[in-house]
Amino acid sequence: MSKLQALIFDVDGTLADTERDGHRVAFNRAFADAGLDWEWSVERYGELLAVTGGKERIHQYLTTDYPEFEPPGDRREWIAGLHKAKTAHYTRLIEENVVPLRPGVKRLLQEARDAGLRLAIATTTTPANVTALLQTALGADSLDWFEVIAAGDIVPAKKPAPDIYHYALQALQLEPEACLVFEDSEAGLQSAKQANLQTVITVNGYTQAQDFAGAALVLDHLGEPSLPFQVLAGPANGATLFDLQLAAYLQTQTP
Ligand code: XBP
Ligand code: MG
Repeated sequence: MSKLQALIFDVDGTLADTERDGHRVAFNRAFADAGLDWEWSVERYGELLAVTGGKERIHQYLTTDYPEFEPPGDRREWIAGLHKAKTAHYTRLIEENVVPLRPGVKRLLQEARDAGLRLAIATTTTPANVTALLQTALGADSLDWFEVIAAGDIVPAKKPAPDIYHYALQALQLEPEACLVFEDSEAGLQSAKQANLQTVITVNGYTQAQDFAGAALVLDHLGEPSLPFQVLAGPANGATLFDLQLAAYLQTQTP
């Protein structure tokens, strides 16, 4: 069994609960700016999250809800322009601290850095969104904590395809066995599993009912000393928060 060398983090839903009050609000503000009477409710957005990638999500919404809608000019360019406006709204929302980091995230990142573990990000979201979240929540130099920030369109196929995790492993020059992934969704788990990566899931409001078969551990969050986590599936070895000791224990549990 190879020694754990790197932690790889998903962003949306994992580092912070960004979808309901961040991305969804940003989409709606961009729609309003464009003079569109589209409003993605909390519930409808939960359905739309089945499609990863904001541009792809807008395309899917047009296909299902407005099949007759003909955007002016090239459809792909029009969607890209709308999505660019959404990203501007989203980064502004994040910079206003609308979405805090989830419990245990900052603590685990700090413990990993102190232990000399390498850190990476593997996300579907747009790179600018990652920059805004990290710098706002962890400070200006936090981008340097992550050796690899694999995000958005950097790969041809988004989660649940494994491309983004293959990209991160290639950039880290590490074997899957030396890494541990943190995700929040079934699509994220499928992506990591196809890349043979052991995965810890922290569920959220949008993902709690999804299928996490094959995850090493499923939690409600990573926990804090004053806020023990709840184990939803898998072995936690009596721990009440996720730390490197539990990470090492999980490595002994790999089939
Ligand atoms: C979640 C996604 C992203 C976000 C929106 O990414 O699927 O599409 O919902 O961000 P992950 P964009 O969980 O992999 O971090 O609009 O920039 O795509
Ligand atoms: Mg996610």
